[in-house]
Amino acid sequence: MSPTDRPDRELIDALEAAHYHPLWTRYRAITPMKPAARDNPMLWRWRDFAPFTERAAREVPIEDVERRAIILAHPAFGGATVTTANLIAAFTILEPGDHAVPHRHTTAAIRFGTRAAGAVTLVNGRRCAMNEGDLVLTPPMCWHGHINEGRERTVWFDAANIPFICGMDANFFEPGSRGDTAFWKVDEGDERLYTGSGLEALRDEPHGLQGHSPKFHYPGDVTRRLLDAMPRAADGQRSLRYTNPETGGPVMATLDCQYTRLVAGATTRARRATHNAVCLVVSGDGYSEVGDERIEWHQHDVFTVPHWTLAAHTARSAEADLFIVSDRPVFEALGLLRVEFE
Ligand code: GTQ
Ligand code: FE2
Repeated sequence: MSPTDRPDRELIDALEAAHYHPLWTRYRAITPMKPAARDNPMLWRWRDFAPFTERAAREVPIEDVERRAIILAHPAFGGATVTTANLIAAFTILEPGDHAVPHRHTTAAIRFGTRAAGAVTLVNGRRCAMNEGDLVLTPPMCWHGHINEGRERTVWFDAANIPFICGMDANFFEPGSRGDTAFWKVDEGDERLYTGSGLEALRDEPHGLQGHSPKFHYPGDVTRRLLDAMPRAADGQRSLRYTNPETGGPVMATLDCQYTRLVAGATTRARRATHNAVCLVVSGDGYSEVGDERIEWHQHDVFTVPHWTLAAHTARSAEADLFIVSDRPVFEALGLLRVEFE
């Protein structure tokens, strides 16, 4: 710009040279009218992904097996390892006998069993089986590792808020020791205390409310039984939320998990929210209108609903089940949650 493009040009230049920014030239950029997700909605098809599970199992050296996860990376984030804002989603592949070195981190993560029967995740000294539709939490700073004790390759879906925690530069990571055999020699342990819905062990000491659920393992058969019993909402869906049994709140301070069953012939109300979501197709076929895009999905496909993007879902099969993980509790806790229906 020429020095005379505006009367205050010399002042602006002087301010900038001294590390000040005038608000009057920047307010539009620094106070946007509404959220604008960097990423368009994206689908990762299981059909396209499946060959990579085969290749990862064969080609990734055994010493790297502690991390044989393949993350779904949206190109809108310029090469950063991000699925949608704040979140990553991945599939973890284990060959029979593979086990991961235990570790812990401040990132919150979940796993959801897709083809994982025979695998086990250990969380803070509790054995959590990974059957069809099982949700396992690995809350912040809880030790976790996993092993495939079966005879078949296992694959599960996982999600974590690595981009959020790294954006805050609040990630701590502690590796466990490779030779820690005691880590693996545990049973369900205190997980048994949380298997009776509506029942709680009576104790004298105060509850150590931890910012995450004391229950780590949410078996798929229990989820499906509750859904079978639930009435349909006006738009046909049945949706449940996984909760912290001590508070009724989200399972972790920064991640929320939901399970939705759609019926053919009904479309959910178009909805947008300030938080981000990743949807795993647990079963069935259907399509979702997300923003300007129509996403056709099938079993074990994964798609995103970026923040402030309208989304409506429709089953093509008689029923279709979606597992949805989001960063909603962050927005809720900070007074930033906004939800609108079209
Ligand atoms: O297996 O604990 O996909 O720490 C990303 C981070 C999996 C895990 C991921 C993790 C893990
Ligand atoms: Fe981890």
